[in-house]
Amino acid sequence: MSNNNQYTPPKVWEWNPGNGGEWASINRPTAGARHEHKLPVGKHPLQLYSLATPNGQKVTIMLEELLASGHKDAEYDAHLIDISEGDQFGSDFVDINPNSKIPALMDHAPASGQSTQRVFESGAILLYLAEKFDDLLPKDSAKRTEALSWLFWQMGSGPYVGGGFGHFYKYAPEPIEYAIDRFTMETKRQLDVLDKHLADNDFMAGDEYSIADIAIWPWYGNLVLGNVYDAVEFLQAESYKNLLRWARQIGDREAVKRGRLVNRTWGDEDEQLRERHDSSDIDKVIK
Ligand SMILES: N[C@@H](CCC(=O)N[C@@H](CS)C(=O)NCC(=O)O)C(=O)O
Repeated sequence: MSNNNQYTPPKVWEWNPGNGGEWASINRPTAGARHEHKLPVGKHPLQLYSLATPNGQKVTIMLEELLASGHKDAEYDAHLIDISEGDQFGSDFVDINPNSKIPALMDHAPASGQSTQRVFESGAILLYLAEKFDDLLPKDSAKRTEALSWLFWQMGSGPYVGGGFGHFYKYAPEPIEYAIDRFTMETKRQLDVLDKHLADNDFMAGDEYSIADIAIWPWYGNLVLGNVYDAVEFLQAESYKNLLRWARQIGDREAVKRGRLVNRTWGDEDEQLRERHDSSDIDKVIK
């Protein structure tokens, strides 16, 4: 293994704002709001503050699935939070998510009777919406438990792909063999976990499409379809045949095609939609 690294950790770590890397300018070792900022509130009860990264796509796909199933109250406004500009550190956003990460949801008509309910963490948002609309989470206790196991699997495993593999393969200022090896190994292991499971199951929780699929597709479906990190060849994605079958099947769903565009500000022009305030906003892009 090549090792040109001269770095010796000091006794006490100190923040060096200029440590390079694509996200260096927004990273700091402290939490909390960095500036006052009032967030807009649209006309629908559900107000989403997000960006079309895989974690953001989970929620917009879920909302589009709910709308496609006829839940009219799932109409939503999706406001853009540009994390490269530090929008996640504005005061109103931090009030919704003290962890300063998208996606963050504010429900202005919660079942609790409170005037508003904040929800942060994409997995918690999926579960909140599944319970609110009584949909996309199996009723059968065994299947529900299976769906929740895979939902939480995604929440725990995804950061090795995003913060680990994706970061060191795509964003780090220089390639570090140890880091790329470590996270590629773990990412391929996870792809194999999914591939083996999907050999015997149509969907993550068995025969029912659920929030487990909606959580997993934006990371692992997008990865093997080549929509993130440009790593199909590197990871030999075509070898995960069952995973690819599932990824294509989910990717072909109308709600998935719609949801993945919302709050997307990069890529082809006809795949971008900064904000969504009405279903016609997506119709105009998707045609
Ligand atoms: N566990 C969180 C992770 C959310 C997350 O990592 N969001 C990223 C974008 S994908 C973000 O907002 N990053 C901004 C930052 O780290 O400052 C969730 O699933 O909601």
